[in-house]
Amino acid sequence: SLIGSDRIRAVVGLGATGLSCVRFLASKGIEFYVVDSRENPPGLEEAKKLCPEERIFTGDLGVLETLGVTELFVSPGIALRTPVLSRLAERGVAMRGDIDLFRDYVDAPFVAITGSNAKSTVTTLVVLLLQACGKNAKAGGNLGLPALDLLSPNTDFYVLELSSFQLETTHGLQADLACLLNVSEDHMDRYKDLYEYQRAKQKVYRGCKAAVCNKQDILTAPLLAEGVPVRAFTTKSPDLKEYGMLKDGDGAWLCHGVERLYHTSQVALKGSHNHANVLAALAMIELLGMDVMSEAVAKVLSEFCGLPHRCETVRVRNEVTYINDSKGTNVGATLAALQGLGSSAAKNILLIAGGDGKGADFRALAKPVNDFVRTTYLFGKDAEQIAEVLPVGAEVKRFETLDQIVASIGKDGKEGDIVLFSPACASLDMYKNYEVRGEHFARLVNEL
Ligand code: UMA
Ligand code: ADP
Repeated sequence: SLIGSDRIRAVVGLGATGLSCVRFLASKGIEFYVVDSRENPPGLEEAKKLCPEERIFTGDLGVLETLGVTELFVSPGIALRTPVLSRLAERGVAMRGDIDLFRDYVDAPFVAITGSNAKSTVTTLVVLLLQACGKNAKAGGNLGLPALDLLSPNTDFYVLELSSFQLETTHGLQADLACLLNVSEDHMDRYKDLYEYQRAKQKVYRGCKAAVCNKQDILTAPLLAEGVPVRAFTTKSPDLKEYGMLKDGDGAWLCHGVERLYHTSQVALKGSHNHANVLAALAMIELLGMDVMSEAVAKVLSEFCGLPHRCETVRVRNEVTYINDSKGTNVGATLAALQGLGSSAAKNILLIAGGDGKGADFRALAKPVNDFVRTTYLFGKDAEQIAEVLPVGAEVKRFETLDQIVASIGKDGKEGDIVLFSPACASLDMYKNYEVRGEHFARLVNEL
C-alpha cells in the first residue's frame, strides 16, 4: 500500500498531473519532494502552499539522485527514458504515476479507455450514457481533469481516458472495465517502435474484470484470464455477442449480435469511424450492467454530435464545406477522416495538413490522398516529409502559414468540395495546442 513510512517519495513534474498528486498526498498527510526540470513550472505557486519550500526543486531533475528517493510519481509529459529517471529505475526506484495512486484509493468501479484515436470521444459518450441511465458518473484523466481530482463520495463510476504515457507508469491497473479502441502510430518520438507503444497501450487490460476491444484491429486484442467477459466491436456484421453493423435496403443498423439496436439515422455522430466509437461505448455500458436499448440511450445518441475540433463542420460557404479536424494529430486520425468523408467518385477533398509529425511515418496517407483528395495544402515543420510520401502526380501546394492556405483555398474551392483541416501532426511547432490551432482555422474560414 501507499502509506508505507519507509518510502521516500517525489512527485516529478508540476503540471496538472503533478499538482493533483501534490494535493492528494498532502491531503493524506504523506511527505514528499517535488521536482520539475523547468525553472518556473505552472503548478509552482500552488505547490508551495501544500509542501514545505525546502522540499521543492525546480530547474533540473538531477537533484533526484541526491534525495535518496525510493518511489516517484512521474508526470506523463516526462519520458521514463530521461537519463536520470532510467538510472534511478535501474537502482530499483519505483516509477509510478497518478493513475497508480488513483487505483490504490478508488472505492467505486472505474473504466479505463485508451487507444491512439477516439479516446476523448468515446470517454465522453460513455459518461453521458451512464448519466442518462441515472448513474453518478465522472470522466477525466487525459481528457483534462486529472484522475485524482475526480475522487469524491457517492460516485457510481469513474471513466478515465488514459494515454500511453499514463499507462506506462501503472502496475496492474485492475480496471473494472478496460477498453483499447485502436492502435496506430503516434508519439514515435517517445517510443522505439510501434510495438513498444502497443505494449504501453495493452497495459490497460492488466487484471481487468471486463474488456472491450476492436475486432478490426488485431493490436487491440487482449490476453485475459479465462472467464473475463470480452466484447468486440466492428463496423462489419457482428458475430454473436459482438457489436457491429448490418446493412440492408434502408441503410445501416448498429447491432448487438443479430439484434438491431439503432439505425444510423438515429445517431448524431457521422462517419463509419464514429459508428465504431458508438458501438464501443454501447459494448461498455452493457458490461457495466446498463440496458443498451432504452429511451435514455437513444436520446444521448441522437444528441451527441461530437467534441469540438474532431471533424467538426465550421461553415458551408458557396457550397464548399469547411471541416475542422485539428485534433487529427496523427496519421490514423487523418486516415479515418479521409475514409469517413471521402468519395472516390467525387475526389472532392481539399486537404490541409502539416505540423509536428512526432517522428511519424506518413506513408499510409498516400492511398487515401490518391483516392479522395484533389489538392493537398501543406504547412508547418514536417510539411516536406508529408510531401515526399504523396503519390507522384498528386497536386501539392506549400505555404508558410494557415492564413495563406485558407486565403488560397477560398479561391480554389468549387461547389460540392470539402475542405478538410486534418493535419496528421501535432500543433506544437506553431501553436500552443490543437485547440488554438483549430480556433485559428475556424476564425480564418469565418472571415472568408
Ligand atoms: N515538463 C517538463 N519538465 C518537467 C515536467 C513536465 O519540461 O519536469 C513538460 C513536458 O515535457 C510537457 C509539459 O511539461 O511538455 C506538460 O507535461 P505534464 O506531464 O506536466 O502534463 P500535465 O499538465 O500534467 O498534463 C497531463 C497530460 N499531458 C501530457 O501527457 C503531455 C494531459 O493530456 C492531461 O489532460 C493531464 O495530464 C491530466 O491527466 C494532454 C495531452 O496532450 C491533453 N496528452 C497527450 C495526447 O493526448 O496526445 C498524451
Ligand atoms: P483522442 O482523445 O484519442 O485523441 P479524439 O476523440 O479526441 O481522440 O479524436 C482524435 C482524432 O481521431 C480526431 O481527429 C477524430 O476525428 C479522429 N477519430 C475519431 N474516431 C476515430 C476512430 N474510430 N478511428 C480513428 N480516428 C478517429
